[in-house]
Amino acid sequence: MVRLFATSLCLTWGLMALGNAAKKEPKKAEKGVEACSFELHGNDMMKFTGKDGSDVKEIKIPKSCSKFAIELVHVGKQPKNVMGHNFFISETKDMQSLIGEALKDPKAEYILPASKVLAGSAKLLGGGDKESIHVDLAKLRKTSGDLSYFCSFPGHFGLMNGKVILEK
Ligand SMILES: [Cu+2]
Repeated sequence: MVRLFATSLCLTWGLMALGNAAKKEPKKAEKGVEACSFELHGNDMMKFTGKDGSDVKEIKIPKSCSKFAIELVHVGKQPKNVMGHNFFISETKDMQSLIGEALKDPKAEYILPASKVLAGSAKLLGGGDKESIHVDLAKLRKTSGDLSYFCSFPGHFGLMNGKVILEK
């Protein structure tokens, strides 16, 4: 009787373990989680590229994402006072005036206050530096206009900008 109990207990545990394994299955499907972040590289050529070095002109944020992160990496060698990079998201219509504002404050390293942008850097990156930037999707989803991203370092915005596509 005891043995029977023990056997059935083992069986139950075995099933539970199986059940857990099965529950873990969707984790693989959660590969989408990876798509809820984007590794963006800034280089010494004053360009934003993807991990593979290809040009990036837009960043898509899938509808399924509840949070999103930009992993910004300065893959160049130049110091930040020569080839500094940062990353901001704003409504496209506000971009020009924000760049103007950023340029007024070299002491703040052209970093725009969080209250003025939808998301962005807290620091200016030089060669070898990286920053993980949290993008508040609730904030982004409240907007109705076109969204853009840009680097506010002097002279960079022309080459270093693109669209943020918020999938709905
Ligand atoms: Cu830059």
